[in-house]
Amino acid sequence: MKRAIGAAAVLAAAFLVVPSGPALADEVEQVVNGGFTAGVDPWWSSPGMPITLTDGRACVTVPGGTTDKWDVSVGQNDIDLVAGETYRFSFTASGAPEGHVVRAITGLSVAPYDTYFEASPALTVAGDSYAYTFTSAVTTAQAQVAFQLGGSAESWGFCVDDVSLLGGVPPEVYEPDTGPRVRVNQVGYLPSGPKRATLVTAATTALPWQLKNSAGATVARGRTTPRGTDVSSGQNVHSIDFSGYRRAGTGLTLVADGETSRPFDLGKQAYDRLRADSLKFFYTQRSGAEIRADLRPGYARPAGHVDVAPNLGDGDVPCQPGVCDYRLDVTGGWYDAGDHGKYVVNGGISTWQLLSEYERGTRVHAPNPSLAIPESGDRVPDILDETRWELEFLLKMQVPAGHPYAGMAHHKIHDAAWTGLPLLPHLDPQQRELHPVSTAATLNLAATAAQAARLYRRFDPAFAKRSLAAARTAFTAAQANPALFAPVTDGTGGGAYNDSVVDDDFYWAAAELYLTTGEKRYADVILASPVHTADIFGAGAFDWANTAAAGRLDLALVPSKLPGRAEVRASIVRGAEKYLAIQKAHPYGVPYAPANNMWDWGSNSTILNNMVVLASAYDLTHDRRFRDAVLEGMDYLLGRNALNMSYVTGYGEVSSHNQHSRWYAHQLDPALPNPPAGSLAGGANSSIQDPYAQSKLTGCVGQFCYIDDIQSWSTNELTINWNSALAWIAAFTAGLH
Ligand code: 9MR
Repeated sequence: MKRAIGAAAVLAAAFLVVPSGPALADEVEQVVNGGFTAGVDPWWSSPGMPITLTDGRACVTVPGGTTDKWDVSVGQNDIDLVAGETYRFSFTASGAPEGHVVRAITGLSVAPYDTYFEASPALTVAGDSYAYTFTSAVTTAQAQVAFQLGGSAESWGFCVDDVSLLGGVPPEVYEPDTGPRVRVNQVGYLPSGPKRATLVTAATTALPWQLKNSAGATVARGRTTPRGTDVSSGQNVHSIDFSGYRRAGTGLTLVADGETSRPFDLGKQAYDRLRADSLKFFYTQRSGAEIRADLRPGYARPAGHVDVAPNLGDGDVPCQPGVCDYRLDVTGGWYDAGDHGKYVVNGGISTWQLLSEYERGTRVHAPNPSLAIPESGDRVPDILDETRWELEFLLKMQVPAGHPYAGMAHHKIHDAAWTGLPLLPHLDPQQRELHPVSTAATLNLAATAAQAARLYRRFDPAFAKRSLAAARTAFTAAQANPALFAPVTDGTGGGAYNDSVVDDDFYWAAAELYLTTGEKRYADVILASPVHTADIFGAGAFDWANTAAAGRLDLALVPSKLPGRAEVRASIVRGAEKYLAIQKAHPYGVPYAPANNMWDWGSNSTILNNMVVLASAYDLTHDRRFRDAVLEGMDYLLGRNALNMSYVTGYGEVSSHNQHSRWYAHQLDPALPNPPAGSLAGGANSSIQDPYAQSKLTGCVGQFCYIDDIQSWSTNELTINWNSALAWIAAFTAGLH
């Protein structure tokens, strides 16, 4: 579970439900009296929840009205674990009424209560057997086995028996189910676009392929191109190009090497739907607003963090102890991700990207889809109404006049301690705290508020004026405090979002202020910045921490009288040429090739942001190579990849749907929904920081460092800055014919 586990990542190797295998000579039972044949000892239970022995099983009546899973538990301490040894954790359990979830863990019995292994099965009244295998990364005599039962509004009954933690068992090897070896964009190709696929095969010479229509008739054929070993996956692959086929249709398949791809369409409707769905994601991330059933059937929930118990609310939030002596109303905004935190730096890039999508739309005359939000129909484009929800929050994070650091922005606001999963926003009982101001957050506020001033002017001049004033104040405050950095250590209860390089943020904020006001003082900052002429297009073009490209792209695309603008525009095209070359060399058509094949946290958004550079180069040049590159980049996200899955929920035959989230936690509580259609998963992350991914994916190669499980917060979260990238690109592709 995310962050409830503390900073130390402590688990490695494999985890699988396994039938009990043949006993090995050195298998050693670690649990004492796991069958409860000798009474209750040495098992313990939370105060007020005594264990009773019923038909030889240990049973408890779990009280209702607790918040986190670990609020009430049954367990046994003083368990020995040895680093590198593999354990089989098994038990039988039942729960009544049906469907209650037990969080079964092996972890540390003392602070900081690290979790070494966890599983959260939904229990049946009849009872079931459960067995899991994991390898311990620690040696300790202070482990525990525990069954965490809290978090239910109602009281329920739990029984457990035959608890075993057997050491010395063989490790399990995790094999993802990757389906047919012909990998395609499972959603669809544009009739006028490139149509490429990847075949995983042992063959080293060209093979025939056939394109089949939904009736199974061959409509095109050709031969594959052997590509050798793909670095990003370690696979031997061929590529297939069927771009010549242009007839719209549904249910097509590609056949090669005896394998038939998952079905796909040829048409452009998919991107129209994705343009809206990827933006609709933001409404359901809103803090401080009830999510209405009529607007989002299946996703209704009460407003979170509006000072209604058990929330302590965001209406009157103190600073962390010692940080400030005032309190702020910081209601509203979007929850960052699967947590309930709100972070100005990540809110900033997300806001910029949605506003940039809107601003591009004004240049290319793109329609603004209806997003079915409460403000729909108010004559303001829905994308601007949605983004304003976040902008109002960002403005509230600015220190008011009369206080120390007036004009600076607090870096973030979140819970004082990590909460568990699942947890609906309105049920979060934690104290909310403002964290210190930072230069990066202040410049994010300056940039986005300046951008807002130019884009909302024609809809709400008063708001535009207020935004511009806040932006100017923030920029001046950042100049006076240019080195206040959020530390990496401030990661309890929320993400650190640490950033100690702010040249890029100064550049971006100056760019937005200049584009909005045309004032020389901001142009001077831009022209004097080394960032202005630097080659900023590395393995990833931009992200929440690296914002130079946000400034550069807008300086290239938003009309202004900036001296040397032609060179700014040329720099975008040069960046795009780089990503084009990377994509061309990539057998899966990915415009991303990180150094040492170390895929970033949230790599799917990195890929999308590289595609934003390609798309911007297309806008600047109308060179079709750039447009085609964006379309081919989408193929990776929608299924043409080593795992043969779409990373966008509800798009493609097999798609991510168990993203890490406290309220889309269907995998942990069947009564909760999966994420809404159009939610992007973070994607392959070579560093696999979470224990669950470590238990399954240790040693993974590039593209394989991903798992669609709610526990895997480092590969499978959903986040506003990832969906903003998807939304930007979906709007671009929806506009292509
Ligand atoms: O996306 C962020 C990634 O770039 C950072 O390396 C990581 C560690 O700081 O944090 C990621 O962001 C998470 C944030 O800290 C908390 N909310 C969820 C975000 C996505 O996982």
